Amino acid sequence: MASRVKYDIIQRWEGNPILTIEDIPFPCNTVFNAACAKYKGQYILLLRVEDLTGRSVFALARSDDGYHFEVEDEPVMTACVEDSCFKEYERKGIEDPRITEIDGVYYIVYTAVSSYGPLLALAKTEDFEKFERVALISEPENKDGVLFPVKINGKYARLDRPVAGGLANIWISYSDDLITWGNSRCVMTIRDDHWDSWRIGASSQPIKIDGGWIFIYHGVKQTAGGPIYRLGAAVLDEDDPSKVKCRSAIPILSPREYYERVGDVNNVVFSCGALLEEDGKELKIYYGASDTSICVGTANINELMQFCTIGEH
Ligand code: BMA
Repeated sequence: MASRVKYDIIQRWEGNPILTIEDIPFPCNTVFNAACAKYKGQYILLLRVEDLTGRSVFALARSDDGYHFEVEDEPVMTACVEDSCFKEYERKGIEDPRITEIDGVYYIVYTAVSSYGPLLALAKTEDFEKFERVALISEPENKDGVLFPVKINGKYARLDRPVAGGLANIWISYSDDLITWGNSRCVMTIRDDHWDSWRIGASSQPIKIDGGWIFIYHGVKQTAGGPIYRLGAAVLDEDDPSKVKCRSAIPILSPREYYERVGDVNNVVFSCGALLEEDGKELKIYYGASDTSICVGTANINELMQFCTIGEH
């Protein structure tokens, strides 16, 4: 049954979850947190799949309708074993990809999990068949990196989530070549009196709307029973996206259904991407549930924007 809870502005698809390990053709522990893109009229998911050793790899799924996906037989990216700079820094696997299309190239920012902590890495593909690593693009600890789809004031831009002094906030950085990043600014901080009081991180690619950029983010609250991961949304200024115009005071999606409550990690909804449909209204949000399955929900982009302006921020 789809949830009818009043305050989840994201409507869950009644067929959730859309992918579980039953759908993965190779042996694995779990599937969750997929990046998404549209390519030649098809919906593409780049799935985070945890293999039997406990390290994550990426597998590819395709769909004609955005709800029913076929998963390819083998992973398309696994932790680098070749003698390159990536090998040392992907020793513990690759996680949480996020795809942004820039001028026909699909860039994938993902978490490389190293013995020194998690950091950001960049790969790219033009056809979802050949994947090429580009560079390691941060120091640890950093996660939840995602590129803007266009240059801003002549520079590539990205959101990310460095952890510094125990603080896990969302930052923005700029680059001329997608490899060297700087001019970093803090964009959005945790709110100690809200549902996002412990950690926040960008979830979806920033999506262009009138006068700004909307993006989905995840917020975490620590409780006596462990962390609860929820989703929110925020709007950033068009020309200076380090400025937050508005931000949802309450979550847009909280773990409520059984598959969001119970799994490898309980009480988690965690997204790595959303797609705005061609009507410019419906946003499909793909999200991992309890680190155990992949789900989809929809929201009207205008309602989402309005929702961000309600209440205190
Ligand atoms: C975060 C990331 C996500 C995961 C979430 C909940 O730190 O590792 O991949 O879904 O924790 O376990």
